[in-house]
Amino acid sequence: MSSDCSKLADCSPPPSSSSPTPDPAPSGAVVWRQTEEDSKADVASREVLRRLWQLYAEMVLPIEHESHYAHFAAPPMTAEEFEAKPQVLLVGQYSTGKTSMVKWLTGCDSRHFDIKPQPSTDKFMAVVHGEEEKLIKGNAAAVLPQLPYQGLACLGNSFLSSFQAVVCPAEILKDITLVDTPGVLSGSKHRIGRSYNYASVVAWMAERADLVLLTFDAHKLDISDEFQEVMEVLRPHADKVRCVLNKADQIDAKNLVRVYGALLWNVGKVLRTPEVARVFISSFWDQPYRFRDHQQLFDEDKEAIIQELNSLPRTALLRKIDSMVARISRVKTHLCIVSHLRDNLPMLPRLLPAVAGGGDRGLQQWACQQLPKVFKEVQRLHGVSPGDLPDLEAYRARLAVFEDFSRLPAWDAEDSARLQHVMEVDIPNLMGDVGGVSLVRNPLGFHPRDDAEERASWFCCQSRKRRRTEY
Ligand SMILES: Nc1nc2c(ncn2[C@@H]2O[C@H](COP(=O)(O)OP(=O)(O)OP(=O)(O)O)[C@@H](O)[C@H]2O)c(=O)[nH]1
Ligand SMILES: [Mg+2]
Repeated sequence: MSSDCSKLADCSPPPSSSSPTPDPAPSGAVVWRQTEEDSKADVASREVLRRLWQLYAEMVLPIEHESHYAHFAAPPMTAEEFEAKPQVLLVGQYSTGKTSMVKWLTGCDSRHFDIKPQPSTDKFMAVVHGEEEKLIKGNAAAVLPQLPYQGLACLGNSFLSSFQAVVCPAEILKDITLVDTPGVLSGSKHRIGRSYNYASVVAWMAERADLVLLTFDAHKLDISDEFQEVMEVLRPHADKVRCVLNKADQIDAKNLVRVYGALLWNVGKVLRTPEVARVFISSFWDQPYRFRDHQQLFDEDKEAIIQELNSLPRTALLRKIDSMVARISRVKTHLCIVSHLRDNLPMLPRLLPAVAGGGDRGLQQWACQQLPKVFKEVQRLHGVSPGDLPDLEAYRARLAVFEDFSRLPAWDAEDSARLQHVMEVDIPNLMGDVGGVSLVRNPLGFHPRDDAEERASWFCCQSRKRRRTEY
């Protein structure tokens, strides 16, 4: 695999023939490079990704279906989402320069990029690669098999009219997809006229993004309450959030230091991460700087952001493996909870008709009441740590509208063992191929994972035992 430096894109302008000493100011389009080693690594990564998808589809998805995981937690992953290019989501208040940044990164001067000093972008816009520039409207984009937006339908049909994909022939888009968003407005303007919940859409996008760029305007760093709300939904994804202090060339050095301090304080307060967020400071467009006191810093940060984007295709696979292990662990805990509920369903509501307080309504009430006790029991019986349990109130809210108690799975140790096996044996085996960690020099000899293949095939061959689902 190549070093970061070999793939580092050059964002300085090409030397002009008229001036022998090129201007170091970073004007001009970004140059995006893929080395041959990266292409070879891509092939290996795709094979690992294919095997990971197979594991999910064969071992995990049937258990998700049986345990109604989609109702309680998250819809199944789609193959398109799984193999999508890394996605970079740009979120920020209006006029902070999101669309200008997309234009700078792609080098495309598309008429669909609306850049104005007043609020301009009015749609969520995926900027994707294609030979010819064109616009694909939301409903069509959500059914295109080449794009990972099938799941957008769960946000409501009205949202799809506020979504579009812009196809551009930019080199960078061969490796990553950029998602531009409408700027966050302040006050009631933010909600009026929007037929969808802005924060939920950002949450959906952020969950699927590999990197979230939060843009700020150094020139007017007032963070509105509405933007704080949006930042709150990004808290679970804080590890992939980076801040962009844009238009930093518009203020002098003294004020820039103040603005930088205020930004760190505000972001730290909302995201509540122990680590200081990475802030890229510059003017992320192709124009020369106004104040040049910090020109070197600006140039370096423009280079650094491109370097970070450049590394995404290589690190995306490890991130996918990581989030897959986390998902399987959540599915396993969910399975423990629902099967514990199923095994302890009281007899009376099952026998009584709905009018007499029985049926699903009666069972819903019983399950909601019992939930704290069930969580404790699950910790005790299955060794689930408290931090791995889902949020009690959110889970209770889903139970209150669940109507399929008769079809919950009874406890089956084999299912649980199957999930554990995927996490402890199958995925580590895949990791061995792409983890990039050297072997121990003098291994101890026999390793418990040496018989992994044998056991994996045993698991694969086991026909899924049909569980009792009726009572
Ligand atoms: N100095 C400076 N100005 C910029 C930069 N990027 C954008 N601008 C200006 O800022 C204004 C807003 O830019 P946009 O790219 O439309 O900002 P946006 O965040 O996409 O705005 P909305 O779509 O309304 O949310 C325009 O007048 C741009 O010319 C930059 O890096 N430096
Ligand atoms: Mg815009």
